[in-house]
Amino acid sequence: MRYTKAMKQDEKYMRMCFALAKKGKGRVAPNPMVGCVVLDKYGKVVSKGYHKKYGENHAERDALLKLKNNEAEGGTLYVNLEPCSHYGKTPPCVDLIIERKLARVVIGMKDVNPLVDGISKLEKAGIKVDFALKEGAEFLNRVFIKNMTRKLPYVVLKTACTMDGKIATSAGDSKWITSDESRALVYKMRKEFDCIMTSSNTVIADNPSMKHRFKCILDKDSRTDKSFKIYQQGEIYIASRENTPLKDGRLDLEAVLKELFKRGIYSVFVECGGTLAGSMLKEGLIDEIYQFIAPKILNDNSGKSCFNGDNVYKIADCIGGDIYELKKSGTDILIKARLQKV
Ligand code: AOF
Ligand code: ZN
Repeated sequence: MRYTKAMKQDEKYMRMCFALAKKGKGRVAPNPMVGCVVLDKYGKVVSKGYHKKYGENHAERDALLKLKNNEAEGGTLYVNLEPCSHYGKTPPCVDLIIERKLARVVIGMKDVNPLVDGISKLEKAGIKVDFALKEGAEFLNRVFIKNMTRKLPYVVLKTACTMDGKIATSAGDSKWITSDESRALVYKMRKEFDCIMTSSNTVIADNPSMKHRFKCILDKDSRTDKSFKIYQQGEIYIASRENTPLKDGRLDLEAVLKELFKRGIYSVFVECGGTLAGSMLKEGLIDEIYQFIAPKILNDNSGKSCFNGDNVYKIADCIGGDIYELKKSGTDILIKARLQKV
């Protein structure tokens, strides 16, 4: 396919939609982040909008309702998600788009919500539908996509290790591998998630406070109690053999995630040691890894590793990922990578 000037133009406005959509970050979940740009028939931007808060107007409605003389007639509407065609908390956006007589709609991605069938409705009404920056649109709403298609929270696992992948010495000393700046960044990161998850091993070994509004502790044999700092604050969900099915003698981690989802937890930040991290990785339950690497080398193979899976004999059996962000954090580096599904 030839890359035309018109496609370049579509991508420019789609990027504008992404930027608008991000303004809703943290306020729209479990709904998607959506932004909208409207051009008149001469190609001039006449309105912009975005989805501001869960339950409020969708991006398309927000943008179109700002136009008093229907300057959108014969124009183009850009939106990073297929316009909705169902009655949810708000009426269908496609109806408004058809009523306002847009000539063309450019969409980032098809909606994964089975209730939505906006494209065919637009086309039936004679509106031309095109796509732009599909991958970028799917990346922006990766949490929404996982929530909607799998009915599971999006899971990010954080580790902080030495250059040789160690998170503690064999004696259990881990304070501190990464710099103050990285640790401060972790406090900020936690706020972007609905829940932090950790294991009884970590609670017992490090006695962390892990301040957060909602915390999940995986504690199969109820080994932790109120004397640990983690209990001092926030709502706590303890997954133990009392309330969670076992799988191969361990807590069924997917069942825990399902339960969290039922409780309105759409994203989980996991901070734990190598055992839980290794199991979650092996079971394909991690969507992304945030890995801090400090410029330190422990140089002791008996030190504790980020991931303690089973024996793997072939490099071809590694779990692969795509790095989408790489930056310096204090004296460390931070790698953000999406994992390929096992
Ligand atoms: C949004 N914002 O800008 C768009 C959405 O219950 P409702 O009416 O808010 O509908 C939610 C669904 O609408 C959502 O899951 C998604 O499939 C679709 N589009 N949602 O919250 C928007 N365009
Ligand atoms: Zn809508």
